[in-house]
Formats: sequence, structure tokens, C-alpha cells
Amino acid sequence: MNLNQNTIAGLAELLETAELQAHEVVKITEAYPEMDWDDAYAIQNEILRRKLARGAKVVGLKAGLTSHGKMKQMGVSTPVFGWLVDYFSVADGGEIKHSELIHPKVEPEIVFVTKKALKGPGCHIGAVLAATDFVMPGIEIIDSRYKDFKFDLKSVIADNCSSTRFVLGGQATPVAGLDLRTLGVVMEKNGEPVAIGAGAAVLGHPAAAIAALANHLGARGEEIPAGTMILSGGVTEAVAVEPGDHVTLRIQSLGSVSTRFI
Ligand code: 0L1
Ligand code: MG
Repeated sequence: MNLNQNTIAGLAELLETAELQAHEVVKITEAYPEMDWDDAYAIQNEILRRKLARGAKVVGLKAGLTSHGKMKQMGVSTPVFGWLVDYFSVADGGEIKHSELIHPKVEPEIVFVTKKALKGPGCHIGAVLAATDFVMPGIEIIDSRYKDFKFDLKSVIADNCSSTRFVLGGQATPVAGLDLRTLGVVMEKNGEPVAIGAGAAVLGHPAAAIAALANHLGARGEEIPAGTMILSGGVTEAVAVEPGDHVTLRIQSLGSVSTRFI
């Protein structure tokens, strides 16, 4: 690691304040180009520590930048991982206050819920499918705290991978008999399809994103516990939303989920 604890704490405060007050900041590698991967995850962890100290609860995990569409959109080439806390959760059909966010975008996700713990290294899609209780459709709302949604990989990891809200569909579907690669995904904004894809866009198979998360945590001596909800990453590019927009996601065999921005 190249940053000291004071700097990590200061950068965590900067990014969390930007989130809570809905304002942009300059990407942190401008001032700290020496920041390394461990520093980036240490800042992310410090933001979580601050939230837990104020009573927030972790309700899930996420993989991000797992599709070619997203990697191309953001100009990066490696998946990233983050956490989701209770106040990020929005009910299916519920409203999201646009004014609480900076420049939100929505992305379609295949969401896993585990029934067994998953631990890397060596986790693969077979282990993930064996440990999956069910899958659901989910809309993730991302909101980079960085100016103009522009960042590098280390800055975005520190910013908890732009996480801000998520909406889960109410239909829980077991994976047995489903080919998650060929599931069609259609996201509509105000009744018009704005993003269309299939599960294979996520690392060839969405379960590969969950395996990558287990391997990432395994390298840190951690695991994905049983009963964990995990967003496997946007199937398509993310789409910007404005107040008044209504977003619906339909995933073949998994049902639908929607939200509205006010
Ligand atoms: O969930 C995601 O794919 C977000 C990863 C971070 C990059 C971004 O803000 O698009
Ligand atoms: Mg996502």
C-alpha cells in the first residue's frame, strides 16, 4: 500500500460526503497517482466502516464492469467489486428521488442469491450454480461521485464502484434448467427499449462474475456467505435517467422489475 491511514480516512470522508450531499468531486488519483489496488479497496472499506458505525447494514455484494458493453463504455478492462447497504434498496415499482443523486444511470442485472458459502481461490461457474438458491431480475442505479462520470479503475473501486440504489424483481427462479447465457434482457425507459442484451454479455456467463467475486474475496481470506444477494454486473451499457423517467427491466424466464425517478 502507498497511502497512509490518515489519507485513506480523508479520501473515504471526501467520497462519502459527495455521495450523501450529491455533489461531484475530482477523481482522487489526480491528487494521489501513487494509489494502488489495496489502497483503493481500503478506501472502499473505510466508507463501509463509516456507514456501519452509523447503523447501516450490508444487504448484498456486487460485481461491476463485467460486460464488454460496460468495459467499453467506461474505457476499462477488469471487473470490480463492492458492497450494498440497506438504504440502497428500493421496492419494485418504487420511486427514486433524482435530487438525492448526482448523475444517475440505470443498468440491467441478473441477481444471484446464494444458499451455500462460496470461497475462492478456484471458484468456478459449476460451484456458483451449485450454491445458487435462485436468480432475480434487478435494476442497478449507479452514480459515480466523479465529475462527468469519468474515472480510472482505482478511483472507481475507492468510490464503491459507483453504487447507490438497486431494485429487485419479486420473482425468484431456480437456476436448474435455465441457460443464463441465452436469457434475453430488455430494459425500457418510458416504454421504449433502450438496452437489449443476453446473459452471456456478462463474462460469457453471469455465474462467472460471482466466481470472480468469490476468488477476489478468497485472496483476502474472505468468502461469500450463504444467503448473500449479489448483482452480477450490468448486461449492457448503463443508461442516464432524468426526473420523470420510468424504467422497466424484463429478463426472459426471470420476470420484470421497474422503478420511477421523481
Ligand atoms: O455496477 C457497475 O457496473 C458499476 C461499476 C463501476 C463503473 C461505473 O460506474 O459504471
Ligand atoms: Mg452494476
